Amino acid sequence: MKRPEEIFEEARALIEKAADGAAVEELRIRYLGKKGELTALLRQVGEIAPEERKAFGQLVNKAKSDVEQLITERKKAFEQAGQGLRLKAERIDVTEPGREIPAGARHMITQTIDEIVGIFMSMGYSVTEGPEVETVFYNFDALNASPNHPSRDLSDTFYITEDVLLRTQTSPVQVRTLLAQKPPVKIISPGRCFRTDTPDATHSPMFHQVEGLLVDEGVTMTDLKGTLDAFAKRIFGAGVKTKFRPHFFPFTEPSAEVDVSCFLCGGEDPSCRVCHGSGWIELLGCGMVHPNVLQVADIDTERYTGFAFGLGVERTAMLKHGIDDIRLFYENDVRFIAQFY
Ligand code: 2NL
Repeated sequence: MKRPEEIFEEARALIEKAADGAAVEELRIRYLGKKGELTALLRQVGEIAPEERKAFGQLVNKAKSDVEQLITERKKAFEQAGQGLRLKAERIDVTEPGREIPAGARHMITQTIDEIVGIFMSMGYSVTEGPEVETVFYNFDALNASPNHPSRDLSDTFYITEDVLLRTQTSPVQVRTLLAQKPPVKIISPGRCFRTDTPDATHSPMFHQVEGLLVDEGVTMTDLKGTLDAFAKRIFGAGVKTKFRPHFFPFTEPSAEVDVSCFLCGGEDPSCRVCHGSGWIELLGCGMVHPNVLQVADIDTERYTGFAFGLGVERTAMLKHGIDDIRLFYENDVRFIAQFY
């Protein structure tokens, strides 16, 4: 039978040599486990002469607690070494400069819509939106477009069926509002529109428009002029003037196109890239709402009058930012996009 001190010495040497925590655990089982060597010695105590049993038992217990202590210490040492390695591996240099996070931004078209809509909201207009897929009724009939109006043509409008189409302007949203609520109506309708145009520097089959509509008692052409002049000054600068030229739209009477004086050269530069020397830039179309349109919504045309206007978002953004090709808006080339963050 091995003596407890002998087993302790053996265990001590092995614990010291153990390569890791798992090896130490194996040694714990080997010496202190249920079938461990020191545990076994205690069971053999019956074979010892009675007068030596007490001393033997004490020796075994001392060997057990000594081995236990060594094992605990060694395990702790491995744990601490492991933690040290982990801390080293996970060390963060807090003095490093931050990593750059590329920030997103609103698209130029969205920025322009927000700016236009913001100006009209400050004048008390509400924003209304509606479907991009419309019916012939809302897009043409309700807007007093005669049955043979050229814009109805199959070659100008994207038809889905004979009666369903992609809206060519956002006016149908305003017709829907007139049918849904009583005057006074004071709304602005931004959104996507579609026409079968072949893409070039100034045309795109998909484009954006903002339309406005005001219907109330006593609304006159002077209200229209004052409103649009204020808008032009807000979007192009307080120094610009506006000019109303007679025009024709089926849905307004009288109708006008609005020109704004050149915000870049003021008409002084014959080679100006914005006005080409004319001094005026075509900005939008407008007019007094045609009584036939109001009658569609059963509005008393003796009591109520209104004005309406529509402007192209791409055109406005191109003028403001000196962009010379509408297609740049849709190509998503970051070299273009990044100029307007
Ligand atoms: C343009 C400019 C315009 C309207 C849109 C409108 C809407 C209703 C009634 C009457 Cl519900 N008019 N919208 C009016 C004038 C001009 O857009 O150049 N359009 C082709």
